[in-house]
Amino acid sequence: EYERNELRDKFSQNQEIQKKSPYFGKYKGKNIIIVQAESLNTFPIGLSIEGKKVTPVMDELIKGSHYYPNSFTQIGRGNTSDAEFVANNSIYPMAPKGVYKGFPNNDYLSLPNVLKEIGYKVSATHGNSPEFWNRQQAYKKQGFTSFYHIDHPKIKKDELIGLGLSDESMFDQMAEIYKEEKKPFYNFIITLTNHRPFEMPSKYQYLKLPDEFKGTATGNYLQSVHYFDTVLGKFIDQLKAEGIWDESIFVLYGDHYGPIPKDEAEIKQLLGITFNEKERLRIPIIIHYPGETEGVADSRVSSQMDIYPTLTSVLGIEQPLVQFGMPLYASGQGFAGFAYETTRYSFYSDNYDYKAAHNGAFEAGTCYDNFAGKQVDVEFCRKGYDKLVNDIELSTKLLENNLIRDLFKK
Ligand code: GP9
Repeated sequence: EYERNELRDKFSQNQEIQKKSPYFGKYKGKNIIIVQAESLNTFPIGLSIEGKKVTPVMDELIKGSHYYPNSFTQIGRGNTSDAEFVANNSIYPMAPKGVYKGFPNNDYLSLPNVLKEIGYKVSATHGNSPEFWNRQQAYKKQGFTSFYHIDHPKIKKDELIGLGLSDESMFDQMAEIYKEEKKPFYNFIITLTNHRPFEMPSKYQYLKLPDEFKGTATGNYLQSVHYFDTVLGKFIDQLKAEGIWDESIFVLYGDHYGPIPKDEAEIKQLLGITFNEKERLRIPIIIHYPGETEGVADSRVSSQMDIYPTLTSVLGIEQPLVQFGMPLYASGQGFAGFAYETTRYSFYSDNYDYKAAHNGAFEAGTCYDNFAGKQVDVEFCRKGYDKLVNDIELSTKLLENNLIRDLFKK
């Protein structure tokens, strides 16, 4: 037995906050399209090189959307698949091999399950083998009823780049599939082309870069991000032409970092950007609501686990859920917690950033005051750290004992 009532109370408080918001139920019944963008950091967005924008499409999209540039990835050992899990479940993913491999058969109160239960058609899309990251098996319990992967009979393998089907082909094919899809639907797309080593075929190197970028890891990454941005623009145009755009909530976010620590000096030299650990873990979240034309950029700290509560609240979902995140329109929690190697707990927040030491002991870590702009006594980070430890331990307990649905059983 476990403290079922206490935990029910904890999670229903989150639900109560959502219900009191003016956004609660504002977009009830709308389709949901989520694009989890492979390797997309925040720093290329809004960047221009010699007058050429790297992400003109996303820059334009942001102008009419809710934009959270200061969000952070929360992946564990499951990398891309953990980002999927966090965004769709709002639970910390601290399983030794990643949640999809570690706990594929649990009973989840995930976004696809919850939407399926209220009549949505739910599907996932990924242009690679269905076994990668154990998705095929894990998606059953996540609640996806269709999975459009590279070997799916409806998917044409008409263009392969890097790890699988090109993003352009995948977007084109999904835009066609949506026409026939029963409404409302939820489709979760995991893009693939912008993957390490980021070397695009020359015909897709659309971005004009100065000579000093040629053949560099930074140049390749920007070129690949620019390709993603270009084909995303085509996808959005197709959705508009089909009348789907105005009937759908569109969410785009980065799963995890693109460049790696060894690229730090080159990024500094070529772009003047300090690609330190915080910049590396920073990912964008963009949400476009139907009919929205005025953009809101909110630079408070948020995280991938804030996506699910944002969606359930704007959709007016009343049922009790296990969510460690908070709605983004209320700026999440001003907090983004994660764990290096699943054991060393760190966080970024509006006030303080806490970085774990190698031995993981709280006192050995460092606490940085973002307002004062300097390192402070580690005790200032105690509260945030305790909350994080508590939430990660609770997430792990819920996963290891398959308690998520059990919690709300009558
Ligand atoms: C593999 C793709 C990439 O299917 O999702 O995963 P990653 O290597 O980024 O974890």
